[in-house]
Amino acid sequence: DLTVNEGKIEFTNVSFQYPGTAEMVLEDISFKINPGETVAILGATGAGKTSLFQLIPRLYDVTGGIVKIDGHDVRKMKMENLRRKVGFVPQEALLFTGSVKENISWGKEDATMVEITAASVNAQIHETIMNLPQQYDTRVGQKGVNLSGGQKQRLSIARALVRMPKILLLDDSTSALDMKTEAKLLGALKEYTCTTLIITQKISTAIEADRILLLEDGKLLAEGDHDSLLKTSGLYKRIFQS
Ligand code: M5T
Ligand code: MG
Repeated sequence: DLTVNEGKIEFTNVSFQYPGTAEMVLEDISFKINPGETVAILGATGAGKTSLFQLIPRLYDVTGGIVKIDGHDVRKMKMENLRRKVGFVPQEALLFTGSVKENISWGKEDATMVEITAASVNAQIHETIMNLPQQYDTRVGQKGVNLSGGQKQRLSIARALVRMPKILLLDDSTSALDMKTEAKLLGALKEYTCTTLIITQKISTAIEADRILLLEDGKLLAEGDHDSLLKTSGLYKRIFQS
């Protein structure tokens, strides 16, 4: 077992509105995530889940409050270090026209085949790639072979893993995966040295996590593991039973 001591995240009284808009998208959000934890962010569409993620690698700055990684205010970190620490798999998997290999090593062009393969194995996409006509050299994207939504999601997870992030942000990146593949994926990620945050609208994904943050209307309604939330959160119980 690896000792995980990097990848701590702290939100303190964070509020956020998109520049030039009046609406508060996140309000007074505080939580702590420890290195190595897998935490699910659960909430309905429009709750602010993607917006919350965007504050971690500083795609946007907070309107109020502080976001810290490993004790450092993200606004004071070198952008280069921040982007190296945080792997963000966006809600829409974006592949460009090029080989599977190029798509995975995008942004880390010096990645070796060993690293690319390891990332793919952990992202649960290696077997699919081996069954493509030219394996890792197969062209994907607009002019390439057609991949399913779930296959694209896993390729984009492999792209994040190859950079060995300390913090991995999965924005609904497992929505197209069946429960078994998803459980395998989350298990493999646990073996990695990173903290994993996974946005989801599925209770089955939340149950797999060490802890759940329940977001509604830009507010953090409740947090805890599945069993404790069942006891303490009426909303969680309703989502679970629906
Ligand atoms: C929360 C607004 C959006 C909504 C609120 C990404 C984005 C969102 N919004 C913007 O104004 N600009 C943007 O670039 O923010 O939206 P969210 O954070 O995208 O919510 P979500 O991720 O929980 O929803 P979903 O549908 O992905 O599950 O008012 O208009
Ligand atoms: Mg979203």
